Amino acid sequence: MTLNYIDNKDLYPSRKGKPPKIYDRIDPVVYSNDSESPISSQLIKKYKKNGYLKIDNFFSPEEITSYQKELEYLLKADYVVDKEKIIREPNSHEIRSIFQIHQISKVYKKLSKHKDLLSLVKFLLNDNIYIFQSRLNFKPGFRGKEFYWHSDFETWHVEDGMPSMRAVSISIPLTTNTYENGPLMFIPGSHKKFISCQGFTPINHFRRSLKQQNFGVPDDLHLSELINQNGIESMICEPGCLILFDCNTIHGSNSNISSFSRSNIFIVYNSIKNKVSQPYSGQSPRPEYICTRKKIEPII
Ligand code: 6CS
Ligand code: FE
Repeated sequence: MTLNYIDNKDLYPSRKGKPPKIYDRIDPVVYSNDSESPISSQLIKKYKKNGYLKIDNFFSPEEITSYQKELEYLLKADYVVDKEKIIREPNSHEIRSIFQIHQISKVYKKLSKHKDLLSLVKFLLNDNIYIFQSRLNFKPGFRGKEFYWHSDFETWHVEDGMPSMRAVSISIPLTTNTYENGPLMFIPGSHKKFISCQGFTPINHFRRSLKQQNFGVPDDLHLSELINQNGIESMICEPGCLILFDCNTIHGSNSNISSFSRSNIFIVYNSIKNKVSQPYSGQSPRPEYICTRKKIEPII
């Protein structure tokens, strides 16, 4: 495996075949001064402390209705031109995710440029931003399997070459997220630590990891430490709510054995200064529909 980067640039080494290790975060969480914040200082303080934020009634009923209608349209998936962007559940033919929805759908393209959303994300990242990834996670009733605990940044660093922690994910529930249908769960404060994972990255790992992730996941010992210290918070929310989380906040969601889906939109904004380089795994980059690389365009 030829390594195509100078080792000392890898600030967050992971999956190097070494035992798991926990590091302190090097990067800031919020890159602007609080005085420029478009939301209250209490909310910013909460985001810095926990690594995520839930803002109820962020979107209007009309906006949510349009996003929900688009969900129904896409669910048929016949309209998705490139079938590679459709990820199916591991043990059924049900749709698990559709990637690059901001390219596939005009409705979600417009959403990705939502004025209030962008001003919040630009405040957090204090730079021009671009869409690193977008997806719809459907988590269908009965067969929507779990997303095991992980830090998105660990994967995006190792498998996509994202240098630093200067990216933010937003999640928008299109169906009610309850305790029973596999809501997003966070470990508060976990964004301040980086858990270096054991093992190596399998070749073309994404073909498996997007269905069920077994590599690049934190080890039990360090997860237990963080959970014992900080607990777990479930994002119980209604359509209309906005969830924001730092690229390094450890999250996961349980399998959905209820009869109703937990369908959420995810859009990841990355700072232009933090655009992806070569994967730190030394492997070839993942496809464009998972990680924007060829068409990095700042959102004006
Ligand atoms: O590999 C990725 O980019 C995807 N995997 C997970 C579990 N979350 C982020 C992203 O959707
Ligand atoms: Fe994730």
